Amino acid sequence: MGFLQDAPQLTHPWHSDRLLHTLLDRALPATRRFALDTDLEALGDYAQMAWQRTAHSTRGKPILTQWGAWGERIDRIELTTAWREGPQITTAHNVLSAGHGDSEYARLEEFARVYLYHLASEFYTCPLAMTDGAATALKASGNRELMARALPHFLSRDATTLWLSGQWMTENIGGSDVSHSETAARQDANGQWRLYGRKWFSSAVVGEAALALARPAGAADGNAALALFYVETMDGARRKPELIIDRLKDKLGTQELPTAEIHLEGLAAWPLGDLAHGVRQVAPMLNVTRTWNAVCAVASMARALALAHDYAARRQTFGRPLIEQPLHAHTLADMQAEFAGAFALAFEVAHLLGRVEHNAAAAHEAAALRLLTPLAKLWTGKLAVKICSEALECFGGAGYIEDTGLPQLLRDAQVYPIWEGTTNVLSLDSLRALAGGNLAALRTAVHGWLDGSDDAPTTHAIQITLDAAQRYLEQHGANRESLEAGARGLAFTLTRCAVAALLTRQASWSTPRGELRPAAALQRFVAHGLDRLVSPDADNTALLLS
Ligand code: MFK
Repeated sequence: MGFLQDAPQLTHPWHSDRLLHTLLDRALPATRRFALDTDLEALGDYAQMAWQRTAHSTRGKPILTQWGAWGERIDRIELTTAWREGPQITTAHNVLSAGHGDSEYARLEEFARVYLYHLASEFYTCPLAMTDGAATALKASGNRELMARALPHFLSRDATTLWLSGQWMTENIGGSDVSHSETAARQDANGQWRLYGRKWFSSAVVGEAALALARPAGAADGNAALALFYVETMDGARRKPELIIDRLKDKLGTQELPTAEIHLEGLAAWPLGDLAHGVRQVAPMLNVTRTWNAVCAVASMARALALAHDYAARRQTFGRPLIEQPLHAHTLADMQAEFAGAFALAFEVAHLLGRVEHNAAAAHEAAALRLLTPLAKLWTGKLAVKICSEALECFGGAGYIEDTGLPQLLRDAQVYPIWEGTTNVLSLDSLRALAGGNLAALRTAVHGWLDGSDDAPTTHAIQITLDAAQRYLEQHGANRESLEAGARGLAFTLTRCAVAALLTRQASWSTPRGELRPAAALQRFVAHGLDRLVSPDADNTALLLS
């Protein structure tokens, strides 16, 4: 037998994650920080076990059986192993309910768990995200009856009583634009609301509940007339017959996740609040699921980098370990710097969310959070694809071979920029947030993050780029077409400024403690440039598309 290459090994995701340790050490009071150890240790163990279990096998897919042996409609879904383990792992280690604890740190503590659990969960985190979002939207609605009914299940610490919630917005006619939604809500003879229609992407069809947009009978056209309803899907152990699963989607990635096309034939439903403005009512859910999206995108980057780094130390090329080849080392360091920035941003959003929810945040922090949420989602989504793609290249041909377990990283990553609003939809949402004067709030937050830093060149680079972004908004603000065409460039620019400021804060904390990597990440991140503003040229665009 000739030469055999060592496969990449996954180091313990909690023990070996310096960024997560440093973040929690800096941001959490010591007693809370150490109380987290048991769960993070266990989730790290689970992640390592799951990688070993699946690395060299083709992973499973859920199977939908629509009809029983005697002709009855059953719509039964068999789930993969990680999904069957999901309720137990989630409740035992407080993955979801931690976020609803009574502390401004609750969200940070929740998302530290999510980050470690995500890849091992095989995207069971998707319905967890929606359940978290549904719990948040229910609380925001103030609907006491529905809260009393659903929250004990959504936030349960007992696997036997945990319920998952879906989020049914997307229809054939509308993904990003829900204004033409066709799902109708009508009252029956007893006054019970019932939903009729077809939902085109239902990501948590195995859930016991969902929040759904529907148009009440007699309501006007347009999005403002849509209402938000709570539904339950199960009747004991049996799926309600008014919910029909038409088929499971055949997707590029996230294949363990049973995403379904469904239709509703009179499923009982309860409005969360007013029978209108459903988009406004579902917005708290969207902002929570977008935070999950950002943290999970960062988790995918962490995994890709961990494997690429380990492999580079094992693999010999041209007479030395790959990691000592200057160009390969430079490439990995570039990826590490961008990842460190994405990590800092996603977890800052998580921390701010907890602070805002517990009235511990200043007004400018709440306003900055509204802007940073879409920015974090869109930035980390795009970066996850780039880093996972680059990581596959780090393995050469092996990165393209299914039973290395590596291609799945890239296939799965492609969902992050699509789910929960595409990069462009999120860029437009950042314009919505900026319309509320939130740039000033972001500038105040950035100023706070830079406080105490003696890195004058970085501070200057951030300030002049934010000045340029502000001038850009003033110049283009009156021309909506031009503002929208440049929205992605503006969003990337604001994101890079925020990230540079967050990395500066981390470096200011770490450097005196002898940890020099954050300062190195900052230096490299800033060297990649902050300004991504573009000057849209409508004539040129029209010509190119003619
Ligand atoms: C593992 C990671 C897990 C992550 C979970 C993955 C689950 C994946 C499943 C899915 O992908 S589910 C589908 C998700 N679909 C979307 O995210 C839809 C994308 N489209 C948008 O985001 C649109 O911007 C949106 C439909 C939300 C709104 O478009 P409109 O109809 O043009 O909204 P409009 O009229 O501007 O806003 C209506 C109200 O909502 C306004 O408030 P007012 O009524 O008070 O004026 C807005 O300010 C408010 N609003 C909209 N977005 C908001 C918001 N408020 C706060 N935050 C937001 N993000």
